[in-house]
Amino acid sequence: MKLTSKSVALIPIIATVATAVVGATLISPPVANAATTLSAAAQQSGRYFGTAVAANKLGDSTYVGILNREFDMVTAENEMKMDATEPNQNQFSYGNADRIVNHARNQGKRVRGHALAWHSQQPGWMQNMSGTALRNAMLNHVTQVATYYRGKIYAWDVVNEAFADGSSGGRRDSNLQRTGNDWIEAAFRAARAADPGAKLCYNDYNTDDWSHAKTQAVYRMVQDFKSRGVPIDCVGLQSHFNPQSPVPSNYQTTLQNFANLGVDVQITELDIEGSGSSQAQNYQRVTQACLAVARCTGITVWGIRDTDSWRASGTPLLFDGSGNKKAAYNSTLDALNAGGGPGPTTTTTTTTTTTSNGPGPGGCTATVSLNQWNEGFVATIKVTAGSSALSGWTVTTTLSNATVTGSWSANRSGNSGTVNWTNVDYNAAVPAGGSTEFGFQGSGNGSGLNPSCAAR
Ligand code: G2I
Repeated sequence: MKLTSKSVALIPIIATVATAVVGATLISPPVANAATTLSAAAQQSGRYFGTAVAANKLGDSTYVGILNREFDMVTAENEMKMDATEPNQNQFSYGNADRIVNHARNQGKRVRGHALAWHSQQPGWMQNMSGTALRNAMLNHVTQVATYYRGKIYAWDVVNEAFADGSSGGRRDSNLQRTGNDWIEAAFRAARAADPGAKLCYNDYNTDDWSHAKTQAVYRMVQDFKSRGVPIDCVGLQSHFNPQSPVPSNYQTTLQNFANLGVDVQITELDIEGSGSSQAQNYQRVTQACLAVARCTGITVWGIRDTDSWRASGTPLLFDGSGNKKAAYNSTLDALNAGGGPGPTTTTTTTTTTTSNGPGPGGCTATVSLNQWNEGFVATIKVTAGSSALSGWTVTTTLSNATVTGSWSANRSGNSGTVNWTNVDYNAAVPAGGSTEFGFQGSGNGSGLNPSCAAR
């Protein structure tokens, strides 16, 4: 029987309500204990300390020893890039990326995904594409890769290096850019739909100096995305520094200004060429700048030993070629231990709530998984059909202290108070016992959504 909205209202809704807090992490402010590893020191203020990892070095015991001991976040240096994961169109290859992800997860470390869409390191077949075919191929890539790693990635660099260097303040020309200026937001929307639990970042270099045109251009894009509800959660500053491109004096200002837009900030590829005390001081400054910005959630260095670096001759990392700690290591560790301001004192809770109108014929169940941080949340709602198939569904949620800022895979009636969500075309049909998902992000407190589901 197809239920009308009137008959739905007569169903004795809420036969069962179950709420379970499945995970709650309260990150406390810095404490005075001196930790002896980078990750333990960073964790004192709720931050992470990560590194880029190359799959072909996972057999090197010195490398792996340092990795396992010092870092709690891992980025694949090359193995998740487009050429590595989709070498032939629609044929995906995850072997090396999986080696890194599995190693990290087995060691209790989190993973930053790098990178879903980029003008560089495209597979050959993509380099020659243009227009709609390229746009679709890019979106398919984003969807497939983010879906494959769904639930395993802390943050994705969804789009990498899309802005031009120099004073133009515009986008970088590329085959992707020539598919239309909205290619970046299209990629973010596809990533959100594929993995609603991952933070979605825009990542770039030469965006460290607040006065640079490129920094300003990225800032305006993020501001625009936030104002229009395009799903973006973080900005990655690669932070590759050398004598020609030193740590700018306004670096902390840049971090703070991005954070003020309502996104996390992450230092994603840090390396600083040099040696001795000047290098150590630069590392210390960068670390202190992050610690001084509450939403600077972590630092990743772009490799472990100097010899692992893409710029090995500049000895830009924290360990020498033999794996010994350098002065820069000690200054970084000391800076992390000293604290330097409030951490991202985020209470992150993951809550699963089930509300059901009965699993009988025509019935459905809605459950919510909520990722809540200081000022906002992402809610993922799973709609499960009862013993008969659905040809459409409505989920009702209550947003008492929250406002929806963006949503995917459902139509909605409003953005606060009682909000009704109805299926879109492609997820209307749900087989008996099957399920589908939609989601939304919001500002404020997303607890107490109490979703109820009805067939339509
Ligand atoms: O260039 C430094 C980084 C700038 N930001 C984005 C990062 O993804 C980028 O990483 C570097 C890797 O560290 C290099 O390892 O990206 C380079 C390519 O754009 C990587 O270099 C490539 C070489 O160009 C290839 O010839 C080589 O096969 O590394 C590949 C794997 O070793």
